[in-house]
Amino acid sequence: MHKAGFVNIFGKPNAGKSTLLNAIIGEKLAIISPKVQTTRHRITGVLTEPGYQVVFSDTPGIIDPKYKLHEKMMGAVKSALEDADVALLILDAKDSLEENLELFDSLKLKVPVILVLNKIDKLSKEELSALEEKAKEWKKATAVVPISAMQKKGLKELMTTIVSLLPEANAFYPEDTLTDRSTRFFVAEIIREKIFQLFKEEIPYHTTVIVTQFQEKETLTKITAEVIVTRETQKAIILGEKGKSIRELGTISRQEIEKFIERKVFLELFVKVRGKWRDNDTFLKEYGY
Ligand code: GDP
Ligand code: K
Ligand code: MG
Repeated sequence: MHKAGFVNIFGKPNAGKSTLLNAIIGEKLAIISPKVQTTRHRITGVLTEPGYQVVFSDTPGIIDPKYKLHEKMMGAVKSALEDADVALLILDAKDSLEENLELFDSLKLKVPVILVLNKIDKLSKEELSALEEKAKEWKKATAVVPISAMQKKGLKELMTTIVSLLPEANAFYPEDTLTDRSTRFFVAEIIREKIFQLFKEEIPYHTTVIVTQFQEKETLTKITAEVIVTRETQKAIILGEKGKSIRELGTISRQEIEKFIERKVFLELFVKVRGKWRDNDTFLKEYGY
């Protein structure tokens, strides 16, 4: 008997959704950062094992729509709610259980739910058993599974639980598929992750990245990308004194992209100012939101 299905990962920002997806798929699919709202798109990761295939979706955290960008992000959350076979509701074990359960209740899910207690590496044994006991009182979950996505603990138990809830079906994707996203997309995401690492406060939230050129040459891959910001002052910060910051961004991004595509890369970065890109539908479409 072969099982296959769609599993969506929900949770508050920073619960560890992207870390979990990466731990399960074993590739750096979703960018991870300690800042909230790093994940702007739905990212699919496909796990194929003998006997089953699971298509996971990481979603942006559940947030209030403040900008048009946020509305699109919530749209991604809603569409994910409607097409899953199983929902993983994940929370930070150090965060308030009550608050998270209240949020999960408000989703009104009709699919089987697995409540995932993440970051158990931050709890003592006593704290963990107290939390598990309380979590099991919530009647909406078919199962409660404690894990540490970061330390890859509890993932086997989680997979067994997921597979037990999947319908009988043939695989949806060829067995070597890891994701439905393009390499260009991941290249842009890697650069975005590095912007989160290098620049403080609001800069990363006002920034998006588009790959304008992706050319496989004989000995290397030539990539051109635009870093889009909303103001001249932000452009100046990203460039840095005499271009120092953009060079650093280019270097660390290139190194990571080379690891990801396993080829030498020539990376060229340009910074462009496009006022209010976050509130402009045309821009959002152009940038793939
Ligand atoms: P998301 O917003 O839900 O996608 O959360 P991320 O996957 O981006 O993770 C947010 C932060 O939590 C990052 O700094 C992760 O390294 C951290 N994190 C994720 N999983 C764990 C875990 O199991 N244990 C600990 N201690 N930290 C974790
Ligand atoms: K995050
Ligand atoms: Mg994320």
